[in-house]
Amino acid sequence: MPFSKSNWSLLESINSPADVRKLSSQQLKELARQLREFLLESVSSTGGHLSAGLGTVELTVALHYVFNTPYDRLVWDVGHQTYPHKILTGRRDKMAGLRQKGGIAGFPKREESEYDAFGTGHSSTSIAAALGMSIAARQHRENRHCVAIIGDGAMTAGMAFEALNHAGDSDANLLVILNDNDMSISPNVGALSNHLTRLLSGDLFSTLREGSKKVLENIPPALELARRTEEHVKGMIVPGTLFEELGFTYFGPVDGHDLDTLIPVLKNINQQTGPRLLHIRTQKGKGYFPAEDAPVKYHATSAFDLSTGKATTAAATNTSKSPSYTEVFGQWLCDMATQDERLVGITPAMREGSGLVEFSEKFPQRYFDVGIAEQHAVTLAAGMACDGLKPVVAIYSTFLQRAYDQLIHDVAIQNLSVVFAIDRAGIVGADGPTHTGAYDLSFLRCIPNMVIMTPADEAECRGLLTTAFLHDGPSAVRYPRGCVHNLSTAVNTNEAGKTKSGHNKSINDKLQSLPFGQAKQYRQGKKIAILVFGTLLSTAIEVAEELDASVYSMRFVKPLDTNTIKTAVEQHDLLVTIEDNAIAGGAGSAVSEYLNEQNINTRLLQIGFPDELINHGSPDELLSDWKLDKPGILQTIQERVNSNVSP
Ligand SMILES: Cc1ncc(C[n+]2csc(CCOP(=O)(O)OP(=O)(O)O)c2C)c(N)n1
Repeated sequence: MPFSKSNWSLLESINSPADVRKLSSQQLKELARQLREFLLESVSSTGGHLSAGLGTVELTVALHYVFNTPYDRLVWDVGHQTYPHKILTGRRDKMAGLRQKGGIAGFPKREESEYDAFGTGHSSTSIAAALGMSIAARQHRENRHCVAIIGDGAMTAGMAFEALNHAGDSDANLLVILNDNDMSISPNVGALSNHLTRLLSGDLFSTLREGSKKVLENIPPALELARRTEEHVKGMIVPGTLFEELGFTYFGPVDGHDLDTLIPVLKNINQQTGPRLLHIRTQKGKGYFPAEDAPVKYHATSAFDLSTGKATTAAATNTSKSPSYTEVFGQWLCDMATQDERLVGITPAMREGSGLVEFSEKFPQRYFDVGIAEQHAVTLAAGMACDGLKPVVAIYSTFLQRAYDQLIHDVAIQNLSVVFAIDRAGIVGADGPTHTGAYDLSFLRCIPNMVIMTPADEAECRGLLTTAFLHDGPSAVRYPRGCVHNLSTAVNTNEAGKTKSGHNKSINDKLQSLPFGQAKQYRQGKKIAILVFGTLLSTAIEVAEELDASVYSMRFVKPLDTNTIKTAVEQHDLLVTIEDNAIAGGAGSAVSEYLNEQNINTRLLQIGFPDELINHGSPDELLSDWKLDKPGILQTIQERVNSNVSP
């Protein structure tokens, strides 16, 4: 065992949920204690999602105790709270490799375990998936329970309500457990959150809790139980809850850390049929004071010292690092908002991750956290743009996928001036395929009216954001997770009057835009022209030094700088495009389409992601695996140069 300091003898005797079902109620409590401790030690050494898992320890024990998993289906929403579930379902010893290359994933994965009923990473899918399973069970005449476990944050999404709307009007055997901790990543927002807060308001919650304990003191046999449960349940129902109105039988709220309540309540609810919702109250970060105190900080964390709570990894403690692209965006947003009061900033529940904290504090009236509601975020922006505001939607590449129709139907068709600041484009690392931003260039490029920009460094990021903001129509600036590249290589440039790259120069604070639709040449070489779309520019320049190739930062995927492409074709034998996006439909494909359209016969090598999923691992490992690091790119180009493919 990698974590040997504590006594986890009971936990170590649990190799599957069947072992949990053999325990006494006292032992279950001890198991929960050991599970929480193990989880803490484990995540403190690997990093990962912490606060949410600490809040679901008792719930996980209770669910595996009451339900016959994996026959019964547990569908966890988002899946970031499933580490306790992984530990109890035979993966305890694999926690040391969590989210690392070749190790277990940070989210549920069907191919990883039969206990992971549904793969996740994106939020608010659990109710639909569990409903689908319950319908399938009925068709197959299987008597299994299907349970969706969803947080109050995830419940703010349209998808969750679409599923409630369907399930509530059906007789599906579905249990939804609403795990309410009043937090999304940041404090939860919106009218639903206010409704839940009212249900949990002090007096009501404690009265119900005491009441439920009394009812549950002597649990009667099955039939009587069902009747008594009904009474008990009615006693617990708060008339007029939203969920009752939607056709669910509402149970709760109950204390989600109290096994003595949770287990009998779950058993009782199991005796009932139809769509049911159990509302539990938990605390994010439960049992670890720093996380209870700062659940946002410990939502997802790098490795840290358990006694001090301080980060232990070099990257996290490096204070001299260059700013992240997220920080560059956050700074630009504040600067532009100061200059133009029409600017409004929108985030679908990702204030911290998208770099909007400072903006939200400085411009609270112009800051909109809309909850986990990407579709709404985009159409809201469209409405604002119709009537004189200049919305900037800060969104992760992977989450923009959810708002695709809104992007086309509400923004692009009406040619509205909405800026999409797309973070986490390309490789994301430990979060794996559900979060990889590998598709945005492909899915954006085919939309008429869209302008798409791929900055290569800090200066380009800031400049292109300004270009986007000044553009009349929809535009997207996409940039990756992590820090900006500092190019140390001195490079030639074709910009008049300059012989060296301006790459590292201090970033102008005048909010200067960059020329629309124009690439920038960074190096003049022979035979090979490397056209880079985005932040792999620094790697490309290193490769070019070895090959004496020309290098361009293309900056625009749409419109393409076709003059630069023509010049590159005329001066070189081979064109190479590089992007951290799927090759299929990506920026290189745009170049290929242009060459075909112009009937230009030249050799073209497209470097990017092949048609495969990008699994979890460190960014450096993934870049190497997918041949997007210096040796990989060099090798791919050399192989093409040496191949017999004729132009
Ligand atoms: C579609 C989508 N948007 C955004 C996210 C990022 N995200 C991950 S967890 C989370 C908050 C979830 O809150 P909640 O469901 O209440 O769970 P908690 O962490 O509070 O237990 C968010 C916004 C996501 N996973 N999926």
